[in-house]
Amino acid sequence: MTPTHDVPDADGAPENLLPPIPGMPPMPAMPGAASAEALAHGPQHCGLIAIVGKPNVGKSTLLNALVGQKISITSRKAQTTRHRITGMRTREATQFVFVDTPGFQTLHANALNKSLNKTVLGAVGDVDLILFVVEAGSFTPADERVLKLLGKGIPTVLLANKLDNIHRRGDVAPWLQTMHEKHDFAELVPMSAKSAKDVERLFAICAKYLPEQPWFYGEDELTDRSEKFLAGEMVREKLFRLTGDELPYTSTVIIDKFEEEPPQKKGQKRLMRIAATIVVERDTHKAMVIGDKGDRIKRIGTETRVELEKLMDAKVFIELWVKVRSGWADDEARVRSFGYE
Ligand SMILES: Nc1nc2c(ncn2[C@@H]2O[C@H](COP(=O)(O)OP(=O)(O)OP(=O)(O)O)[C@@H](O)[C@H]2O)c(=O)[nH]1
Ligand SMILES: [Mg+2]
Repeated sequence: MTPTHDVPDADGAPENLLPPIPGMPPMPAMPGAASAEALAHGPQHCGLIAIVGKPNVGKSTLLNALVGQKISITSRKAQTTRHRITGMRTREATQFVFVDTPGFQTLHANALNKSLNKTVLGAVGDVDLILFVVEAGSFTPADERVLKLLGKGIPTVLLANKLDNIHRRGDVAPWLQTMHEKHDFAELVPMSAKSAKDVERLFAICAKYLPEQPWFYGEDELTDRSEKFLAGEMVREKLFRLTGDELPYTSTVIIDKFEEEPPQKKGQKRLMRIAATIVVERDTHKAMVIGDKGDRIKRIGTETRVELEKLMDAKVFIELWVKVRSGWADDEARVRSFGYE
């Protein structure tokens, strides 16, 4: 996973800080260019940090907390994340490039799950640090299988998340001792992704593993994903959150239209016109998504719109459709055609 765009020269003199040539327009900021303030903190450090673990341990919640903005969707159901999502945070001279991954699937070997696992394997190969996320106090065979995938050469932090769920803190130390014996972890970090103080502490830990090298991305960039991708993800999050446990995971969302109209007048926001199709497996699922007199799909639309207006700083119109495509998650060609690797 190598960033595709240019970075400043290794001598740390980004081109756009050169004095302007008279009569020439100023150079546009380069992707990895640093502000004067950032340069004052010394040589740039930058690196990739993969967040991996079994489903539902809080990987995406952690990514969002680290990035400081919701870019990866979360829900209390497993298999929420289905793509690799990169989120960046630049602080002083250090750029942290976090990679959120789907929860590693061990239960069913259908085409969708195989694709999700391929995504996880692709993400852990070439990084500077791995955050292996488990739930504090628990280590199941599913965690064990993820741990076996991780190469020995990359420093790996055991991140014992959801510490706030453990009421007897005295139980944590002996459990950490058993984890220490299981694998040569670089560090053991019991914490909660929902605690700002813990997240701050994690930054200091990650920073130690990032090499001195020019930043990969611009200082204010948050993610490598497009607004169109984030729109589809947001629909999927509302779908997951508003359908309870009855809707199986074999539903997905396709964006059919994503158009931007510039503001009509000064001071107005741009307008995004979005149409999306929710794909489900059966007619009964379609009825669940639509709800009584269309109540549920209306709510999915409204909640998506509110969230996207915040994220994109735009006015959003969204239209939703539901379609039945039985067996899509078992069909490799269809899984690919719906945008999975
Ligand atoms: N109590 C508590 N809940 C948490 C914490 N971190 C995450 N959660 C909850 O755990 C659930 C799963 O969170 P996600 O971030 O979607 O988990 P994930 O590992 O990304 O899940 P997949 O994408 O399905 O693999 C959500 O309901 C979160 O609110 C935490 O530190 N404490
Ligand atoms: Mg996730």
